[in-house]
This record gives sequence, C-alpha cells and structure tokens, in this order.
Amino acid sequence: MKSFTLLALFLTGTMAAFAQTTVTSLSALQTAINNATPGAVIVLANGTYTASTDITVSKQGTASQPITIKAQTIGGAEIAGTAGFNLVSPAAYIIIQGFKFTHSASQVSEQRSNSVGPERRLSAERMAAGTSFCRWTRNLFQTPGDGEDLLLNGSDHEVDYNTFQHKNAMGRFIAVRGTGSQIAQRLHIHHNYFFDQQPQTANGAETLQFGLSGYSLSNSNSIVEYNLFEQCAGENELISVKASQLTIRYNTIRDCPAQFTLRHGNRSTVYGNYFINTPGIRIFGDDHNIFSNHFENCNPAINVGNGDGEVADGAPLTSHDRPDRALIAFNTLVNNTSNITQSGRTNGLGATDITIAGNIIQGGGPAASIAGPYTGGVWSGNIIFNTNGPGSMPASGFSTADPLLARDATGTFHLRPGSPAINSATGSYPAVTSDMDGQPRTAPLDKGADEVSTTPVIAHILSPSDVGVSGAAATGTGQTTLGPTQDAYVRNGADAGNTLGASDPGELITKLNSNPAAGNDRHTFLRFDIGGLNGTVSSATLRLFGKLAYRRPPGRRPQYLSQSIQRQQHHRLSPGPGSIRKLIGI
Ligand SMILES: [Ca+2]
Ligand SMILES: [Ca+2]
Ligand SMILES: [Ca+2]
Ligand SMILES: [Ca+2]
Repeated sequence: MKSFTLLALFLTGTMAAFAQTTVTSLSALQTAINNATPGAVIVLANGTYTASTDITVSKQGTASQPITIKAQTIGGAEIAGTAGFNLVSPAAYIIIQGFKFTHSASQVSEQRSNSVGPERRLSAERMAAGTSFCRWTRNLFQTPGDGEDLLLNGSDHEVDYNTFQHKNAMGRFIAVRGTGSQIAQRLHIHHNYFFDQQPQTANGAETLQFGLSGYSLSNSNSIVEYNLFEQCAGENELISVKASQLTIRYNTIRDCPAQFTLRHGNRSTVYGNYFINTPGIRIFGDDHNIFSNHFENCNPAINVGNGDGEVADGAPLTSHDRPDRALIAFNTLVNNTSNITQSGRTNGLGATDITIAGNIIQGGGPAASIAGPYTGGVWSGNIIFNTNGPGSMPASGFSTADPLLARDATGTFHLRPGSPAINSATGSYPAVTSDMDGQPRTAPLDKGADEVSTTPVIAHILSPSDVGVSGAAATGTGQTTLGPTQDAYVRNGADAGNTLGASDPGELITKLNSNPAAGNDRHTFLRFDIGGLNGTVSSATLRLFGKLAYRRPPGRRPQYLSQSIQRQQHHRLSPGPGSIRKLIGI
C-alpha cells in the first residue's frame, strides 16, 4: 500500500515536469501560450527579445494548476521593442514571472473598447476586465515613454515582489482601473519596490494610482502592503486612491517628495505605514481610519483635506469631497516640519466630525494647523512634546509630556519603559486593531503608533532587500537598519573617544539642529551595536536625515547641519565590520 502511494506521487511529479515547455522566440512563446492547459509551465530562455506585437494571454489555469509563463531565470529574459504582455478575458490563474520589461510603454496603437478609434497605447503590461486570479511576480519594469508600466483590471490578482524603476515620462508605475463604475476588486499588491520616478510637468504621473473618480464610490477590498517607495515624485501625488474600502498598511515611503492621497472614495483603512522625509498623507472622502502610522521628518505628516464639494449631497465625483468622520488616531509623529494640517481654500467646506486622538507628536512645527471650517472636530488624549506649540489643537485635546520615545534597531521610534503613553489611552477604538509592528492592540491602548507587546513583530520599516525582484533573499543576508545605541557630543573639545553618553536620539537631534557658528565647533559621535547580527557585514551606509548646509567649511569632510533645506546624505562605509565597530563620527 505504501509503495502504491509513492508510485502515484512519482507520476504526479512526472506529469508536472512533462508540462514544461522551453521556448526561444516570442512567436514560439505565443504558440505555447495558445496551446497551454492548466498546469503548463512555459519558460522563455534567457536572452533579449524584441516585441512588436502583444503577447496575448486568454487561457485559464486553475487554482491548483495555474499556467506559469516565466523567464528561465529571474531577470534573464528581457522583452524589448514596442509591445508586451496583454492578458485579456477570460484569462485566469496565469502567473507572469521573472521577466525584465524594457520595451516602450506607449508606441503601439490599438483599438480600445471604450473609444471609437485607434488611440495611443496607454500601458506596457496590461490586464483587461474579465481577467481574474492572475499574478505578476519577480518582474522588473523599466518601460520608457509615456504610459503606465502595469495596468490592472479584473479581480483577485496578485502583484508581488516586482521592481518598478527609472521612470521619466508621463503615466504611472501601476494604474488600477475597473469596469463601468466598479473598481477592480480584491487585488493584493505587496512587496514591490518603486524606485526613481522623475518629476513630470503635468498631472498623471502618480507612482500608484488606484482608480479614477468614476470608480470612487465602489468598494475594492484590495490590500496594498509591504511596498517600498523611494525617490518617486512624478507629480504631487505619490499614491492616489480613487476607490473605496482599501487597506493600505505596512508600506514604507521614504525620500519621496510626493504625497500619499486618499483623493476620492470612502472607508479606507491606512495603518502601520512608515513615512520618512515625504509629504505624508492627505485625506479627502468619508469614514477613513488612519492609525498606527509612523511619520518622521515629513512636511506635513497628516493633511486633512479642505473640501470643495460634498459628494454625498450630489457634488460631482471629481470634487474634493469634504472629509467627514475620519479617525486619525494612535499615530507617532516625530520631527515633522508641520504635523496635522488643513490648508485654506476659498469658499472651502473644510471637514466635519474628524477625530484626532491618542497621537504622539514630538518635535517640529505646531502640533496642528487647521484652516477650517472644522465642524464637530474631536481632539482627545494626544501627547505633545517639544513641538512649536499646540497650534490649533485645543488645550483639552492633549497633554504635554515626554513620551520617552527611543529609536530602536529598526530605525523607528518605540516606547521606552515608563513612557506615559503606555496604557494611558481612554475611550474605545474598535477600528484600531494593530500597531506599527503589526502587533495586536490590546486594551488599555498605548498612545502613538507602538503598542508595547511581546507578540511577533510582522512589520517594520522596509529596505530594498525586503522587496522587489530580489526581495526577501535567503535568511541571514540583506540589509538591516540599526539605530544608534549611544551618542556623545562635544563642543570645541577633543573627540569623545569611547566616552559616550546614554542613547538619547531625541537629544541628539536637538544638538544637531543647533545653529553652527564660528568658534562653536560641534562633533557628534554615534555608536551602533552590531552584536545581534550574524554572518559577515560587508558594507554599511550611514544615512543622515536633516538639514544639511549648502556650504561646508573649507577642507572639512564632515558636514554640519544647519537650517537650510531638508536633505538626506548617504555615507558608504567599507569595509566592515572593523570600521563599523568603531565609533562613527559625523
Ligand atoms: Ca495626480
Ligand atoms: Ca464627504
Ligand atoms: Ca497597552
Ligand atoms: Ca509594538
């Protein structure tokens, strides 16, 4: 009996292997796709292929036997030319894996279903309405020319571990569309790396545009999580959500001078995201929950939109719908030029019934700057420390206390023991389910984005090694972010040597922000503990966030920090670990 079972398994394995086809031309690829049956694995041999017509996929796999179309090795098969993959109805359970797309995004004319004649092609890779359960994984998108890199329609698709990079044209890395007034549903977009999108001169160059105003009142129930955005700024919007009921969590947005915007639609949930050196989030629409997000060095951190129409009362879908009933709670804001803001608008409708509760706001500009109108606003239990005053936040809405934040090994600010934020929230917030570490929220809630918990951490600030085509590499490799464990500060004196103070990153930042002047020579020293790392450290990068001076003192390598523009400076340190183990002087 036992041998019979083994025989059956062996046969299954043989059949799977038999279904694999390797092709060496695009015409053979198209033929193999046209002949594919569930379970087929079609391999395009490594090499560069020039496409002038679409590679069209309309076949259906099954949940247990998808049709896989993949490069021989990840990144080894490049599609150049003027055309790419086009998945059309009723394609289902198709996996597109490991390709490098460098063909132009916009050179092919075609008949589009909603137009009366040929028009310029608008995207490189596409999925049409009527497709479902398809997956794009481990692909590199670098498609020049105007147009989207990837256009998503249909439902239940997964887009994971792709790299979208080096875009310098109109269009989006990813655009999500729908049918009629229904946005694409149940998409799962995760662990992608969005890198280097150059500024354009017009609207329509978002990094990720999820919907259009015409879809905005339909529910998507999609999840966008664990994506990393770096140096993307095609226009003023980075992520633009124009649909309802999305979950956007555990993403890292770093060094992007463009704003995550809930532009149209209602009931989205935005939590556990890390915003660093970016204009934070801007909110329009109703009933959004924004919690457990971590903002550092942003301007602003959170912008409550000032409406110019009320969609629920019949205003056009293209309006800036007045924000109503948003919950903005349990976020941590550190050293943001401006914190919680609302801009003025001529004849603006402002926002109504916004609850801002349990946030920690440390450093930076006034805690809140609200232009209004602002009817029914609730301010409750926020903690303010070392901001430039409370601004618009009423005295009843906050307490002033040192929240005892400390930058930990992940680079983010967590609560230290004894923090007055721990277990100090009152009131009931059933929508607040998770902290920024992905740990569950348990009452009594801790204020700010961090709930002190011993449950597994499932989210952290992301680095390029976590995402994209080579993301999540083998255990023990990749990039780790360390926060300084100790620091010291010397003015007009000798190096501190090994005499370091206690770790106090907040204090360090204060010192670095001090205005340098002649005869007021400052040195700051940081110590990093690499004792918890396994294996070999081959290199390290010291990232300085702050305001770097335009001019450096003649003959001096180190920078000092001044009150000029916000910038980030990278210092590559190699080799490691010897140089790393020592003190790093700025
Ligand atoms: Ca835009
Ligand atoms: Ca509204
Ligand atoms: Ca607690
Ligand atoms: Ca936590």
